[in-house]
Amino acid sequence: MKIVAARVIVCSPGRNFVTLRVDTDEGVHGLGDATLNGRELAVRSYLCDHVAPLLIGRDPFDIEDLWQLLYKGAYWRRGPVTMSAIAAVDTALWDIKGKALQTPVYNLLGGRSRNGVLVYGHANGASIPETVEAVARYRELGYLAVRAQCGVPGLPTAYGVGRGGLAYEPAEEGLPPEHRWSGEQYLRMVPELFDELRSTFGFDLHLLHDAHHRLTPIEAGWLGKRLEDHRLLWLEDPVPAELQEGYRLIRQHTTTPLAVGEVFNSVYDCTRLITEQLVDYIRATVVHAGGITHLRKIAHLAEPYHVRTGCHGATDLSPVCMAAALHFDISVHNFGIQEYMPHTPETDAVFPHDYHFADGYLHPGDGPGLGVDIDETLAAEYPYRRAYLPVGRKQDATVHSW
Ligand code: EZ4
Ligand code: CO
Repeated sequence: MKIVAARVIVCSPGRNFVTLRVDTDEGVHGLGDATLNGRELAVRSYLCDHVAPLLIGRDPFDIEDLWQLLYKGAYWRRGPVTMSAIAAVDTALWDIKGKALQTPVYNLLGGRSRNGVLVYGHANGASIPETVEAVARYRELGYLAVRAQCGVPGLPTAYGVGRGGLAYEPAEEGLPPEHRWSGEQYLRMVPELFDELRSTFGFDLHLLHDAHHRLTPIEAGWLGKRLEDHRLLWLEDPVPAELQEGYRLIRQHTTTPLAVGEVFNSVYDCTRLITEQLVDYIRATVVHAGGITHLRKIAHLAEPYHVRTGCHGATDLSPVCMAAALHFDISVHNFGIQEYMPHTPETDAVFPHDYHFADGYLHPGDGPGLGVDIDETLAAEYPYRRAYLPVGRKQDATVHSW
């Protein structure tokens, strides 16, 4: 089998997605997600201008060799644009191999290790009572794990809080909005929120929270300690993780489980976090961390250190990435949980897929390959629209992590 074409489709059915389609001389094609929220066109250019010409004529079954060719062969290593582009190729090749061998991708990854993939949904509200109501709605929908985010008194906007409904979409059309941040005000709100959630729902529901890279290490230590008795499944991204050894400081102060890594793009971003057992869950995902091939290496490094996976799964990761993540999740031994924000009906129509949600779990399809396709005619009705993630600033306007 030979690769005869590699094309990039950019579409915006509610939000922007970048999709790679790889075609072979035997009529089998594969898809890979290449979406990098707010920097979509850079990955498109990387793929079209620099990667696609290298793929023509190659055997799509040589997944490891092609991965190394694109990684080591570029000379310039790592980075989100490069690794998202490599991820898209890698994902498409697994899809092709599954279809060619007439088996779901999870069978190529060792087979199923569990009955379904435990997921968590996103509950949010402008106030604590609204957030409690939102968590109740997720419970009624069958979710066993829910992430709770809430508005902060004194701040006009808060991460993870939309219009009070089920959906939250961080990217906004046009140039980036600027959001204010106050660690003091946020740290007053979060303990009250979880006091209320535990007294309302008890301990039968997994609760999670995302601090979204905004705290200082000592603030994070205090918050984790204050939340310990609420038994969170995890506290996510308490501080930015460029300084991996910095997590030692947080660990000294709290036993609240920590999850880190949705912005990571390689195993080198997390070797110390994993081998020194500084985190409990690693959130790297298929599209931003070099595809299924590289994500498996991260998971395999994590396994002996009792670190479990918790793949990023926000709506800016397309259904192609979600399908790939589910084949990975169902097969990898040290799976922990999968983030799940359902896509809009427009997105689902452009990307027909056979994974489904039931009783708190997602299930990958049992058909050949990844079980997801793209309707290119429909996709063409939704052209790219410039959009960015917000920018964070403190009360005195100093730029802060968003
Ligand atoms: O801000 O996907 O845990 N989920 C998150 C997401 C990220 C977006 C960035 O594109 O933190 O909401
Ligand atoms: Co997050």
